[in-house]
Amino acid sequence: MPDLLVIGGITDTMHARLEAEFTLHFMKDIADFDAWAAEHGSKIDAVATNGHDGVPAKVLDGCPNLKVASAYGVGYDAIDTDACVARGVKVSHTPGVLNAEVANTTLMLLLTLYRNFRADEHHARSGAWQTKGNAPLSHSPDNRVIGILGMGRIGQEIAERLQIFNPTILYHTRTKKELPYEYCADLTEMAARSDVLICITPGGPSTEKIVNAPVLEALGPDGMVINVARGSVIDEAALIEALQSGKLGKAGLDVFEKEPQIPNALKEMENVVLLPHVGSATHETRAAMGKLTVDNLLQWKKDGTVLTPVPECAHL
Ligand code: A2R
Repeated sequence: MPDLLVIGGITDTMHARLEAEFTLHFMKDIADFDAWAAEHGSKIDAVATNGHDGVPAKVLDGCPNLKVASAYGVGYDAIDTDACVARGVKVSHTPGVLNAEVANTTLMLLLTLYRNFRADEHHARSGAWQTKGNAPLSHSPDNRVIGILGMGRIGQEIAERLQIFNPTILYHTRTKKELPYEYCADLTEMAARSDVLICITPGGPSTEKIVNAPVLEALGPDGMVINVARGSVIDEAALIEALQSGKLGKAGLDVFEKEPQIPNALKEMENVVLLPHVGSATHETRAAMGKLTVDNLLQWKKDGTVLTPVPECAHL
């Protein structure tokens, strides 16, 4: 059986399926990896990992016979795909199966921000309803101009699910798509026209801090930003400054620059909804992601291909 190194946690179902087809090894502490790899690294044919842990350089160096890395998640910015391609390592991810869940999370953030449900829930639970009377009015999510940064698989699912709110949808990507939404070549101009900016691009150098102070200020005091992409996409310091100074109205954040840390400044603000990177985190969707992660490895074992390679590795 081929030898598989598991980086990060896997579900019991994944474990059972993998154990039947591979000899499993588990990465314990990356600090001890070199010593482990000196003895066992050359045996490793395959890696199962995730979007957070990726495939550390130590693993590429310590496992010279590695041929495939299957990542649990659609984002793979933690994986150095150039280094993998250079060594002929095929990298796969789990696109598509989480579109609906991340879109649901996005809509829930949008509703929570517009309808002020965090404060309303506190009003109900704290007894303020009896002592202070009705909760203040909120705003409707209907008929808004919504700018979507990134219009791929998930961005399009978000746009479709948003239709119940009768929005005007704008989008910004590097290349215009054949879609029934208005393309904006300039992100800051799109933000200036939008009530809400939804970020759903990949992470990595090309999108790092692409949502900067001018973009946030263009959204304005009544504007909102929602980030379900990667923390690196927004300049977090600029976001905090814009929210504190009132140049930006509200933020709904599922991702952060230094996860699992969230800056105290964000935690202290009432005009912010914070989630601990749970965009796709339901039993149903995570099961589908786990299945595809394993299916990619089983396919590789069968014929040396993977079902869903990352684009950079599709030619391998
Ligand atoms: O730029 P394009 O034409 O390649 O469009 C892609 C867009 N995108 C960008 N837009 C503006 N500036 C950039 N530097 C940039 N880089 C990429 O993001 C495309 O419309 C979208 C990505 O779509 P997909 O590859 O289909 O990814 P998917 O499945 O929607 O997931 C997006 C991300 C993941 O990478 C995770 O970080 C997160 O959602 O869960």
